[in-house]
Amino acid sequence: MKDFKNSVVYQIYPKSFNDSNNDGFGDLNGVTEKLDYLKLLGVDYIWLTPFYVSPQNDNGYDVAHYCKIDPRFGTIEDFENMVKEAKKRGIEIMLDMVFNHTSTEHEWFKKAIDGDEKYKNYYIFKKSKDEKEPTNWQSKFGGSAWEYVEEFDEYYLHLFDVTQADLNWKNEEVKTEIFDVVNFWIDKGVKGFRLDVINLISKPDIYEDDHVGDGRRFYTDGVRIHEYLKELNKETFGKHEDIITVGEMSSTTMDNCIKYSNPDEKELSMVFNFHHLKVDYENGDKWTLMDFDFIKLKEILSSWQMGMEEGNGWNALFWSNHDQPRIVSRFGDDKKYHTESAKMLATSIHMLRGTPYIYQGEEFGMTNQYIDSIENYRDVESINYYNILKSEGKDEKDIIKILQSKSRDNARTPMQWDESENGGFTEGEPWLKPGKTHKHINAKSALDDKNSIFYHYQKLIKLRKGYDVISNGKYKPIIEDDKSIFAYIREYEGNKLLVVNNFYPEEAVFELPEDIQIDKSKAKILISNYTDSSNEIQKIDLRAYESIVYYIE
Ligand code: TEU
Repeated sequence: MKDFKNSVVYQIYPKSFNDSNNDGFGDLNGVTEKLDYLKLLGVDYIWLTPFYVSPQNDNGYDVAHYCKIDPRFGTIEDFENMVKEAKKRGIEIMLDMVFNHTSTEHEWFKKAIDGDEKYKNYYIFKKSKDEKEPTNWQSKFGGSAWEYVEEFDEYYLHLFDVTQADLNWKNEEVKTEIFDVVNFWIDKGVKGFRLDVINLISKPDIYEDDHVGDGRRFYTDGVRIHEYLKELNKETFGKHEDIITVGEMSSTTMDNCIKYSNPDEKELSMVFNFHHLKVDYENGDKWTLMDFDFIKLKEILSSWQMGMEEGNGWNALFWSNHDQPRIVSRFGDDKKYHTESAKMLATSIHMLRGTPYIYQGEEFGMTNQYIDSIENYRDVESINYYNILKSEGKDEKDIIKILQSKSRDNARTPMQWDESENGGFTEGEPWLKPGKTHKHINAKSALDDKNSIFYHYQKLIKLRKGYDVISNGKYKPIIEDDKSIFAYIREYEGNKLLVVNNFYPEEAVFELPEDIQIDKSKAKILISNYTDSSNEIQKIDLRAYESIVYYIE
């Protein structure tokens, strides 16, 4: 049985991963075709984002049937074959469960809108207040979080798109339906679940305006969230010792994340939190242009390492996913020091305490795509905010620059398998225009180059399995106030790691703090992004983005 504490998860966005039937849309057989590639990388699980029946307004996170596969992705037989083939290669499947909301195309919502009281109570309908929405809460995709239904003279809640209606978790029937969905997929051999915005499902008893924010404080990490998660655990995956779970925690707190992931709480195995990926949001606003705040980034990474260690919680470690811009463009350099900075970013989190997640294409340094016209964006969040920024009078060019930096479509352009047209993703018309970088950034070129980013990730994964200090070691940040270097020590049973990362193109000098005693004669370089890194651990002249891991017996 796999131990999630020294496992690595690879995230696949099936719609953009590999199109086996050339309809321009990635599919499950496309995933099966690439399992040998994933085995070579060395990953333990593959997390698949939703491929269930959906109108695709939010690329599948608007689920219209939880237990049926959308024909564009294939059939249940294709799924079962993928699971079987993955297991043959030592890879387990993690599915994405979207339980905060359903699509308004779901039959439950359709029955609700037809006036069926049973199903109306599956959702959150409220009367207007003073002729307005029940509260002033904002959707995370912009605009009001409420949609009016004239037949009822009521509004329904949607924290995301208007076609994603929030479920009422206070309703026992809703919970039973959800438990049945999880157990259906467990019976299909699924060994992992990623729970979408799961910390938003506990809504308040009283709905009131938020005079200081967008309403998230009333439903984030809500009053009954731990009760709901304990019940979900008990009724489904908690009955199996070999199933791992990860909760996507939106705008959460450390205390809650410790409770969510401490094994004594019997809730989840681990959590995603996003505080480290908001250090380039100006005044907390994603839709701005700002260089990332490096000191704040280090503070967040270190505080979460030490806090979760102290509370026996467990972090997912990640830079990228289908909602985030490509990390090498965001915190690295996607031009001159593309390889060095991509490898440095990988090392900087893979040597931390937690379970690393690699997002498709990250393993060979896929970059942002700098999509230069709104017609070529597909992401509902990006298009909504384009319209909001336009309505605020912002200049078109400036808005496009912001989208090029922050849009989720950066991560959703077709996987670049080789230098052929469409990057080898499809021979059809891709649903989202491919980037222009596939000529030199693609999986095939990476596999042909022993110094590629791919083999750096492969080695990081191997190291995690070979050195207990990586999974179990105590974390200690060092030189926290250094403006360029992120460095830390890991220590376990007398063995140490010294991890040193220059986050910038300018040279930087690392000096080992005097209170850290390390016998240089016992130190060896485990991995570096340069072939000739120094063994002088007392004082190191770090080159552009140089990243070195020393192991001290
Ligand atoms: O994302 C939660 C969420 O808040 C995202 O919208 C993301 O954090 C934000 O776009 C960053 O600006 C989950 C899924 O990962 C996302 O793809 C879905 O759109 C969303 O929930 C609704 O299901």
